[in-house]
Amino acid sequence: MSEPLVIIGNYISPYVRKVLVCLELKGIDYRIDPIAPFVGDEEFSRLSPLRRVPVLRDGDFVLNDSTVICEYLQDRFPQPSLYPADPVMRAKARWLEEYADSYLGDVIIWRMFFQQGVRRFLFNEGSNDEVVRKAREEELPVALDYLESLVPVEGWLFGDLSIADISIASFFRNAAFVRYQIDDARWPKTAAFVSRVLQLAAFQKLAEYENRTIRTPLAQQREVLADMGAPLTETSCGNAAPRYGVMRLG
Ligand SMILES: N[C@@H](CCC(=O)N[C@@H](CS)C(=O)NCC(=O)O)C(=O)O
Repeated sequence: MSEPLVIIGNYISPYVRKVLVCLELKGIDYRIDPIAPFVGDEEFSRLSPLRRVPVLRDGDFVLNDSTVICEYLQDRFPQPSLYPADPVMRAKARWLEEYADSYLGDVIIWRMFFQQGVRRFLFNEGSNDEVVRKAREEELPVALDYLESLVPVEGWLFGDLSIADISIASFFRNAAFVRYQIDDARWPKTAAFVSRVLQLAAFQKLAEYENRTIRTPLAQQREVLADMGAPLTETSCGNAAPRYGVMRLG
């Protein structure tokens, strides 16, 4: 029997969530080392040159970047497919994944979640209120206007559930962590779409770990998750003092 895959990365990262949802939907056995990238040790630096999560280990094979990892999972475990079969639809799904990873990532993660959560609680630094205000009042509405023009009233973006639906919803889950709710009077289709995706069993299962993680200081997260029965690795590469990563933003 082959060893389970290993994911390195915290449950509250949207990029980690994308990968975990793909693993759950495909029914793949995995273990997780749920570290925040900022406390990664030298082993983490070796496995993740940009000191970012998620990292995938499949035996001796190590892979970085959520998009690349999800594509690898799709190639290695093709069913159920999380990419449309039609080349045009497939390309559109990949574009929306990229849009979520880059634009929603910049706005929701770096300008909202990082400012209001990570900077304050991990680095004891104040948040830049103007950056946060602009993100919530100007930059995220631009994305929501765009998404409102695309998302369906029912079901998923490209017929069957795909990486596009998973990616977009993953980021809005982090927006909720910093108390941002999509205004359903202004963006009714997007609000309903995101909530529909987040209701999926795979997201709900992970949400239990996320909710505990976010309420627990970093140093105790592993123990709390172990008590909950999370599928943890035996060892961790997340025991170093907090430090900024390679590509400091915000
Ligand atoms: N393009 C990467 C982005 C991953 C990413 O930015 N992860 C964040 C966690 S949400 C991280 O590790 N940040 C630490 C840093 O950049 O220093 C992916 O898709 O995996």
